Amino acid sequence: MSAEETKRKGLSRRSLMTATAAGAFVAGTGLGSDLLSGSAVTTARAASPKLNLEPGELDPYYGFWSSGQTGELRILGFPSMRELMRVPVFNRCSATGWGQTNESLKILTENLLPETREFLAARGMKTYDNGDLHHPHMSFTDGTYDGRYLFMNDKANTRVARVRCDVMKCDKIIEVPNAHDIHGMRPQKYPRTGYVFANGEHEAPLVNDGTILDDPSQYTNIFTAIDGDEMEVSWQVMVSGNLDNTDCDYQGKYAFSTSYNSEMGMDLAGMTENELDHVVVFNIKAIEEGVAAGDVQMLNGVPVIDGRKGSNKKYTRYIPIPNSPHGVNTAPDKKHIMINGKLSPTVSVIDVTKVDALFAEDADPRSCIVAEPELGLGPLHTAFDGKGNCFTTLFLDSQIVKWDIDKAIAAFNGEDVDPIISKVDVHYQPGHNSTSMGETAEADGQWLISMNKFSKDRFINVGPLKPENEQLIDISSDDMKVVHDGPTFAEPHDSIIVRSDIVNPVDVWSRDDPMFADAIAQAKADGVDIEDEDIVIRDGNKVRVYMTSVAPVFGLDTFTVKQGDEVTVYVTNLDDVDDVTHGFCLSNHGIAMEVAPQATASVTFTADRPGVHWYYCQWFCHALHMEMRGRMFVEPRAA
Ligand code: K7E
Ligand code: CUA
Repeated sequence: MSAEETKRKGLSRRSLMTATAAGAFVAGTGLGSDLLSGSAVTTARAASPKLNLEPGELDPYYGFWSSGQTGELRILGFPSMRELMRVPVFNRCSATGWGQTNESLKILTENLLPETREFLAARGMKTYDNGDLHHPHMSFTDGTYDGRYLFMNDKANTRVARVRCDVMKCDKIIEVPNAHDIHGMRPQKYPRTGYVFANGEHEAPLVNDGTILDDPSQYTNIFTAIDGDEMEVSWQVMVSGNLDNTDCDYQGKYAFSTSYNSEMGMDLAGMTENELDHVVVFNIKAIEEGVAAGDVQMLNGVPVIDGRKGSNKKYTRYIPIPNSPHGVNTAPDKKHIMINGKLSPTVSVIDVTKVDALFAEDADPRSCIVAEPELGLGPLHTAFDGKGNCFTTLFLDSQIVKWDIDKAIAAFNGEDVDPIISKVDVHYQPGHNSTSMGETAEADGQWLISMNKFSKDRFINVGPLKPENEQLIDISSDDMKVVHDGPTFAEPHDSIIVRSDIVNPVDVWSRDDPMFADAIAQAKADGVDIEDEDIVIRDGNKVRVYMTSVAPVFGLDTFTVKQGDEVTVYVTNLDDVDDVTHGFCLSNHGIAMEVAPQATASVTFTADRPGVHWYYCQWFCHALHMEMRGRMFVEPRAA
């Protein structure tokens, strides 16, 4: 299909804007919920996967959920949709002490850019304490999840983080230099992760030191490849247009990023001016060779390749796509990449086997598009069942559309077939959707979750700020059945659904875990056996308090410091029993932390409040948990 035809088929912007308003209106009336009334919700079908779990029964899947502007990762049991855990990452957590303990502060600060550190220090801050976490994805080996790590982006402060799946704690956060506001992010699928690809969404001067301000002609956007094992930036690519979402192929050859602002507009009208934007294809091997050959500029210690349009090298290609495309989703057939049109009612299907020719023969970039079905208004993201079908969210229509890849290709080739199999109303305005194992080669076609941005009338009212609504859909047969409404707090964008046998977390920490290796090294330097001794070490005006905890007692009933001392309290949980977590909360000092079984956790503060201050265990651990407390005596400066 030519660009002209695409343009003709697509709706005009004016009609889309009208559709937005109309869609919102229909959603507000709750008309869509009529479709769910009656037996549709509750009818059990023989082929359906099991939804309801008896008390004590375990879920067959883990759901790893982002939390948007809350900044944490959430773990759900799936399909029960029970929230099992919150893993603080970019946020500050009152329960676990994330953002306050020395162990978490090390992770939060060690890879900040020097100028960020300076900027924050001037404000009395050690790190950012907000984040905007959109995209959680697991590491891959040979095209499927391997249960090692979860990676996630922070759009708010240009970071990428990693969570260890053995302990379900964040162990690395890096601030990405040169780029602005990491949005789309995906791990390499093959041969393994490998790289984590990250899109800088927002445009800015490459050297952003204030010499260039309101001159967008000199702005650029940066695509980043991060080494997921080392959590270091490997290389970056300068592109034309902005970068939104990204995904990669199953061959380990290419990554694909959408751009909704090929115009480089600086306002809404400017960003949506063209009927065609593009997908940038990154040729990973060519880029690696370019980096090795030194065809780069070094910027903040990172090799940056020029992959802009007209750079005329073999690093990138730009495929014209209608219109302000958003999601990029690679199908489990290992062959097709879905580009979701957003302002165009279409999804553009790229055949990865035709991408080689773009680089080798300078073929027409659109020659790798093998289908472009018109699906409905506002396609944002596509998920898969592993049986040749796609499920695309239609934001404006408040629907999920199920469609057939082969039929879409046949229709593109002129055959008279309708690729659309069915549509289901969701409530309301879906963004991402995810299927069980759907972003791997092992997509199993059991479940779909539709992550809806608005809940409106679906729950009892909690005031002007409403929850989102995540709806569970049984996709084991051709019709799609919404079987569960799940409210969530701000604002999970994306999720992955992972077979539970792939993820195997431990029950207690290993004493040689790197998470608290610094504490153990300090104890050793102080000549303290951290697992056996309860002792206060004075080192000038620094005081280190080593304290064990065994339910229901702390190793120290009291300790004494002087006003103005810099005090570090190390608590080691000697309980070797699953689920016996202790805490350390120092009242009226704003200090609290989690100490899980066999872990050491530490916190540093200045003792400036003379008097008696209680510390207590704030994780319920024992019948005598309330009694698990002790006193800190702070001698006044005059004494
Ligand atoms: Cu569509 Cu940030 Cu993945 Cu939200 S993005 S929906
Ligand atoms: Cu220890 Cu509660």
